[in-house]
Amino acid sequence: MGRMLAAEAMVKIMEDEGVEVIFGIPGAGILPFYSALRKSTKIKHYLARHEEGASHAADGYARASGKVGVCVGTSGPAGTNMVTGLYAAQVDSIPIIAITGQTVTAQLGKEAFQAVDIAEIVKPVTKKSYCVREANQLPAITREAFRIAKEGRPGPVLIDLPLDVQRREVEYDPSIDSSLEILKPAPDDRKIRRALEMLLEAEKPLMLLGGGVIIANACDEFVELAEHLSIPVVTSLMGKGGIAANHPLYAGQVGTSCNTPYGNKIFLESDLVLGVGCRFSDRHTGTLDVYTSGRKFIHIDIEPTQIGRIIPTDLGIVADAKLALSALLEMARKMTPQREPSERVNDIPKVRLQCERRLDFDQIPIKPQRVFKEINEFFDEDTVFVTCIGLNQIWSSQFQRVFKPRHYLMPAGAGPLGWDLPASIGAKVARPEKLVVNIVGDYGMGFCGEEMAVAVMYDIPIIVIVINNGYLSLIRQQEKYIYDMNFEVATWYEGTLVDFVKFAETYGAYGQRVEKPAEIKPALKRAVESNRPSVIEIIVERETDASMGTSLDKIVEYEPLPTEAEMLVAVGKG
Ligand SMILES: Cc1ncc(C[n+]2csc(CCOP(=O)(O)OP(=O)(O)O)c2C)c(N)n1
Ligand SMILES: [Mg+2]
Repeated sequence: MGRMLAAEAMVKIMEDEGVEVIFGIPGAGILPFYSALRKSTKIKHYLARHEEGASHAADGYARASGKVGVCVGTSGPAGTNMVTGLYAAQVDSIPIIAITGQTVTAQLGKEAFQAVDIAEIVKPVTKKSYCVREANQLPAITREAFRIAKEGRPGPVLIDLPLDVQRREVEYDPSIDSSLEILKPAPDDRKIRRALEMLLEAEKPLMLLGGGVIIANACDEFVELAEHLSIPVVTSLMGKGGIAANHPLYAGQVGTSCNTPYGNKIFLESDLVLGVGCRFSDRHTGTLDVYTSGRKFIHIDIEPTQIGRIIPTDLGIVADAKLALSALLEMARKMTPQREPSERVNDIPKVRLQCERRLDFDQIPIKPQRVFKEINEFFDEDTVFVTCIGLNQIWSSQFQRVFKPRHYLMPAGAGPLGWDLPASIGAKVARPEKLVVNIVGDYGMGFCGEEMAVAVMYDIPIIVIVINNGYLSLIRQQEKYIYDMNFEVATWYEGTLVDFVKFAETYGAYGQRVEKPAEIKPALKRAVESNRPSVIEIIVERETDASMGTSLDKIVEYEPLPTEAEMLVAVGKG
């Protein structure tokens, strides 16, 4: 038996749940919680510079570690600043818990200072949100928040804590309390058998690795199944890294923008797709009849409402990805010895190479493609890459080779500029032994750029590569081909680009500018050797476009450069 403040009980529960770090900003409405947190020897607090940054840092931490990320802020605007972070975590199925302060319960609904109904505001972007009015409920609610964040399709949970609730004494005995059980649905054996029959009968089957496979830590099982059945593997954007880029069965990445040419090609040639832990997002499928016609789909997902939501599924299996893939593997081994690869399968490494986009440009200003050639060559397989949105992100996803799960992080579903720098900080805190490299555009760097102070203050040596083209170039490209305009998309004024070297130095980070291809690797080397938070600004050709289209069969390639007419067809206007 023990009496303690509700906030103290909450901190003890978080310790027991394995929380080691919290990203947050104190304020009057959350100080009782901070007072309890101060006494914790197990949880380290990182002082963010913006609550949006804190929420993305918790997200990046969760993606890199597989654990629950936690962010905290005061009442009112702190919570509203976290809405983007909750949304990004929700759509990509990332478990984070946001804790906010609140005015005293007696003031709720009376427009008191910095009192906003945050639990209501975040309902559509969380799995669950609570405004806790009864302190005695807080221990059980905190346990439930962790269960909900992790169970089934993971996602964010928000707990709003009125000041008086934080300060009230409750009965809590940590010696007889533990985590709530997490249920993992197992697949129906009959469906597993049916799936295998379909896969063995198909002429050109394909396995699609989605982000859910990485979240379920089931990549090994996925790849073993593909190997046993000799089936080519493609990934979605969220699945990138789930299979090594040099694996003989890896055929590429499917999507309208974040694709590889061979990924889309082999997809369009397939007659059966086994999609695991993927949600068939519009950015992946493009025009649906092109995506679906001529092929059948087996879909495995832990979230029942995902089955049949976007595409008509021939066989849907609701199950935890790891359990489903283990069951498939076990039954596959009983049903058939390891299958001999067909000619189509044997050819994958060769065709993948033949189809690779060209990166070896020597010109100055540097072509963005060349930047990624240098990145691919310089960094090893253990590097964690973090990227966000813009052409820089699309190029990164098209050109970069990734070898391991949880080594390529981006907010695929929400694409909020500003996610990447704080998420990189979270990832580096989670995996300090890894190099963490953030790739970002010149405009995106302005969003949550203040979090550089966190990296410097806590000595978190991330490397930020700013691809500076003086443009909001993703928008520039869309304006050019769809609206025939070039309006409000330039970030360079009076011949001046924002100086990201000075930006780095302002925060006490290491900064360098690069303008020639041959300077890229030495600059990266200096950044790594400095072992400090670093910014490498690379000035690139301003007008380079990216290969994109509205459907998988309408991707226009770079070289030779597409004509205006081809681009119009690609965007659906031709
Ligand atoms: C919060 C937010 N606001 C606006 C956008 C729309 N948007 C997407 S990319 C982009 C421009 C990005 O420019 P930059 O960071 O320089 O990247 P580039 O496309 O030039 O590589 C904008 C405004 C967004 N994704 N997120
Ligand atoms: Mg730009």
